[in-house]
Amino acid sequence: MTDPLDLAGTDDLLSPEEKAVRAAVRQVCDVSIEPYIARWYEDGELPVVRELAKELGSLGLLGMHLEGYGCAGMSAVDYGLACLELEATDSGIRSLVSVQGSLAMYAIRRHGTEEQRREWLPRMAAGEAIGCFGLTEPDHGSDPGGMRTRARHDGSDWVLDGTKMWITNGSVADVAVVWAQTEEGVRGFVVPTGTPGFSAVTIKHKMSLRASVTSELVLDGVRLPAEAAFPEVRGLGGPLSCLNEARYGILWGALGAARSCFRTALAYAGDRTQFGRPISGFQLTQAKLADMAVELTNGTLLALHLGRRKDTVGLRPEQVSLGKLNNVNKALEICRTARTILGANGISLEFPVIRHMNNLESVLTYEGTPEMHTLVIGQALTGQAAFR
Ligand code: TGC
Ligand code: FAD
Repeated sequence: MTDPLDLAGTDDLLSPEEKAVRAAVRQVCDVSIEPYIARWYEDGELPVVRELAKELGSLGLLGMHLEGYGCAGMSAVDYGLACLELEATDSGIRSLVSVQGSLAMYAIRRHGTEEQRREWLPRMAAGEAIGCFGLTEPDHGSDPGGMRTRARHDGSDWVLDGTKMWITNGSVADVAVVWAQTEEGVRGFVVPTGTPGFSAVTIKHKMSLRASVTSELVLDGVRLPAEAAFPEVRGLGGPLSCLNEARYGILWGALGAARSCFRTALAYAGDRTQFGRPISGFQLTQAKLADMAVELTNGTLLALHLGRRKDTVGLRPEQVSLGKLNNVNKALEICRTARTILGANGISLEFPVIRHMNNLESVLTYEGTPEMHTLVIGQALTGQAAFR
């Protein structure tokens, strides 16, 4: 019997070990997140973020694709499959894991000193310390090169001043990786959030990614020792190297939200009767379901191809952009179409569809808007940068 969620049989491309990783993540989502997520979303909070981080850490899901320092050292495909399952539950949960592993931990693993790695990575891998990644500012999102946050020398210390905006995990973080302008260009700093002058305010009134903590970070004369800076990396290439990692996880994750919406819409269409027959019997509904199945399959094949490439020869930034652009756009289309199939029930939190759809509006914007990824691809195709 054909699996309607995998008409093309893409599962055959996964090894038994990869399927086991996926099953383990699915299990923790089913037990510890799925029963509560609609409530957390409605309440606009993630009340058990610390417990959740520890549980995800105990399964090896935090920084799972990193080597050493307590990290699980799994493959890019394993990490992608985990992101898909997490985001099938909620994009906010995948965000927690992405920001911890692909942004904060990756930055420290790739650019940090041995001392920084030893101090933070084992605790972060275990979920005992939560990290955030501050690049975006109120006036500089797509164009982080214009950032105003400054780090200046004062004797052997560094002093940081500035504001970061829309920072995931910000007000629950124990450590912030903060990018700031210096006389030598952009540099990264590891900032314990208890440092005097550091404060974080949770952003309210979000209608998307509600089960996720998003914050403004204020750095007001934050004094750090010389060893707080990443030693080698200079320029935007530092933060952008981390974004490649998180964008890769997102191109898988978005498929999870889409799968959840497709599954819900398919079941609903079979149950819902109008004009004397199930709405799944109407050609217009079937066309919607068929398009969703095709795009889900295409997205899965693209994600798996990019994952296998990342595990072997590595990925170019434009390849990551291609995956993020396509898979998030298509996932959002799938969720919006699913919403129409559910009719009025499509706007109710009794079903996961509107939650996923609203979440993907954030996923579309963060980690590079569709316009930025289009221009990255345009630059790769033509050799001409059209950002400014
Ligand atoms: P540009 O002049 O092109 O490049 C500056 C330097 O960076 C290098 N570079 C990269 N390095 C690694 N990976 C990449 N993807 C890179 N792209 C560029 C480049 O070679 C250059 O190096 P060098 O040595 O010559 O200095 O920079 P630009 O100012 O023109 O900007 C390019 C652009 C627009 C693509 C970039 O700024 C961009 O990607 N903007 C979008 C910003 C963004 O995505 N922010 C995300 C913030 S984090 C977040 O959203 C977390 S969401 C939570 C979650 O993940 O769940
Ligand atoms: P802008 O850059 O102001 O863009 C507005 C519009 O203009 C977009 O459509 C954009 O594509 C378009 N535009 C801009 N420049 C061009 C151009 N050259 N050509 C054509 N169109 C253009 N950031 C972090 O650093 N860390 C985080 O943890 C983090 N978490 C986030 C969590 C959430 C829920 C959200 C919503 C955002 C988060 N962000 C985070 C910020 C995110 O990365 C930015 O919102 C994103 O990069 C876009 O920046 P912006 O919102 O300032 O939009």
